[in-house]
Amino acid sequence: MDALIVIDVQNDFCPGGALAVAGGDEIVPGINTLMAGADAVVLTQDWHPAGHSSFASQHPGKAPLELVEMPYGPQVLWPDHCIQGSPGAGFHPALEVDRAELTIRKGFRPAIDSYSAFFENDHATPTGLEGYLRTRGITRLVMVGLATDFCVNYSAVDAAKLGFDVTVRQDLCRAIDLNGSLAAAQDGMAAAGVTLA
Ligand code: VGL
Ligand code: ZN
Repeated sequence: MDALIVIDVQNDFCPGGALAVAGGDEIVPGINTLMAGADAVVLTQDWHPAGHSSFASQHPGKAPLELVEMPYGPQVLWPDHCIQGSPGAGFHPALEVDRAELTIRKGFRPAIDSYSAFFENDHATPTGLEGYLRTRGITRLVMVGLATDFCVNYSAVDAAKLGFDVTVRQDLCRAIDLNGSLAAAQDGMAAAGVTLA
C-alpha cells in the first residue's frame, strides 16, 4: 500500500508567513488532487512552543539563518514560526485536510528541532510515524510539501534509511535554498535511494 505524506503545508511557510517559502502556496491544488487518489494520507505539522530553541530570538546576538551548535549538532536558526495554536501554524486554507487520516506534529520539544517526520534532529527520538505506517502495511511513500531542502529532505532520507520505497514529487515541493541547500538535499536524497520525480 502507498501513502502520501504531506509535509508542513502551513501558513507560515506560504507567502505572507513568518518563514515564507517562495511559491509555497502554488503546490496546494496539485496536492489536493494527489490526496484524492491516495490509499492513505498523512499530514505533518511543524508545531513549536513559543520560545523554541530553533528560533533566532532565543539566541542573543544571532540573526535568523545563522548557524549555532546544539548538543545534537549544528542547527540553523529561524524566525519565530509555527507557534502552537497560532494562525501561522495552521494548514493552508485551501489544503483539503479532511482527506488525511493522521496528522503528525513535530518540533514540540523546546530544546530540540524536528525537521523529519520520523525522528527529531538528534536522529534518535522517534515521532511514532514509522510504527503507524508499518502497522497499516504501508511500504511505499510519496512525499510532497515544504520545504524541499529541510523537512521534505530529512523525512525522505529517514524513510529511505528505514527501508520504505520513497518518491519525492519535486513539482509539489518548494525549497528555502539557503547557501546551496537545495542541491545538497537533492544529492543527499539520491544517495539515500530516494526517487526524485
Ligand atoms: C521547516 C525550517 C524550520 C520545514 C520547519 O518545514 O522545512 N524548515 N522548521
Ligand atoms: Zn520549524
